Amino acid sequence: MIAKDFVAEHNAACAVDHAHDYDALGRQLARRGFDIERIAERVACFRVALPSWAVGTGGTRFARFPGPGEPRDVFDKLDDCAMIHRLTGATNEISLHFPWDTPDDPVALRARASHLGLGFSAVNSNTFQDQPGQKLSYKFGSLCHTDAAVRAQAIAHNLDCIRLGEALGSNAITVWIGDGANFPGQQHTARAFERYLASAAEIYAALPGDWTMLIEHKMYEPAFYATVIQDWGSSLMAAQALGPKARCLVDLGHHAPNVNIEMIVARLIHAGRLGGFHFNDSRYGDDDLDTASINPYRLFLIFNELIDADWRGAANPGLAHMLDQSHNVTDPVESLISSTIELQRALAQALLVDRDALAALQNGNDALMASQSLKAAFVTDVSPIVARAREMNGAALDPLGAYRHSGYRAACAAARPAKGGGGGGIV
Ligand code: LRH
Ligand code: MN
Repeated sequence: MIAKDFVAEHNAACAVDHAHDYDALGRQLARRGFDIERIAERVACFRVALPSWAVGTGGTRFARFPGPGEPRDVFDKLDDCAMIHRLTGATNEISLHFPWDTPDDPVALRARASHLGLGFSAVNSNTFQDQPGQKLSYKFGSLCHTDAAVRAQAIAHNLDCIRLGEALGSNAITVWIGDGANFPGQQHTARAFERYLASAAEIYAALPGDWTMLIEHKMYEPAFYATVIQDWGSSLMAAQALGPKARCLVDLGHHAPNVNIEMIVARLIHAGRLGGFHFNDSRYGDDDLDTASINPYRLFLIFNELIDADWRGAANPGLAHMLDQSHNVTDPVESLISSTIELQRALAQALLVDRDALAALQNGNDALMASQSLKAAFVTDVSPIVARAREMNGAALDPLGAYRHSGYRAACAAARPAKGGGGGGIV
């Protein structure tokens, strides 16, 4: 649908300015003791998986306003993800959600993905909705339900997701459940957690050797009084109870406003149980806004903890970086491109912290200069580094400019007849 060399064509137009800006920043960073090319190489290795459920326009419980060229099925979603990877060079995996993306033929889906240069990150189970024809309802929970038959149904669904994920070449399952209560007294707080552990243990037992089970905590919604896996403490306790293949996934939007998420990240790293992220941004609740669109300093501070762990040799291996957003008013492809760029930016900034100097300032309790040394990295405009990293991966220097130049959305609008769907709901 799109000219083969549209990226090269667009890069040619901005190559001279890019080279000029890169050299200038390189000289400034050399004065600060950093080798810009080495930083760019580190950023070029960064990968983040795309959420299949966010490639189409998202919505709220009030309404969803589909845009032109909405993906009709998981194959269209693969095409859109391949376009994002072509432009960013950093999104070669897609995280599927079952049954929203359950393929008729997993082999064909896997073949199509690899043809597009894509693979499959963690798969997601769904026991927070009732599917047509489902025998037992999840209205009052799933893995924690008081009825053993409902728990068994939810466990069986997770095992199906693992088998499907195996067929697609994935090696992790993300288990997020909405189980909880809307009234004090409605649910036995301790027993609900015990039922969760027993159910999760059956899922854990079914994990193939090299698989990881990612436990995703969330403070509230759909339950509005208590959620069984409500916070990082509950998630960590569950992971430690289950075994070494169970790790904690941090969705940035799943915390109360102003919670110190970078501290939670540091604690999970200390426990050796940080498994990955669902990156997004928020101001109030689980707003699922574009990454770094509200609070870029918070994202930087999270990457600062990740890079500091590398520096002191405490990093948790094989982190699953994923985006999890809902694009209600933008072109989802553009939002996923800009969010990927913001992650590359936060990583590049975190690599510009002089950690030996910072440690000396911290040990000397020089609070102001310690804070300044972080700020100095954060306020550095690393755009030339992030562009260079994409150039190293054969991607676009200016992905959003190249995307608009490509006419991809118009081509999708022509190829994909609009379908209704103004109702509520995130997908
Ligand atoms: C829950 C959540 C979870 C997904 C869903 C789409 O709020 O973050 O990760 O299953 O969004
Ligand atoms: Mn999430």
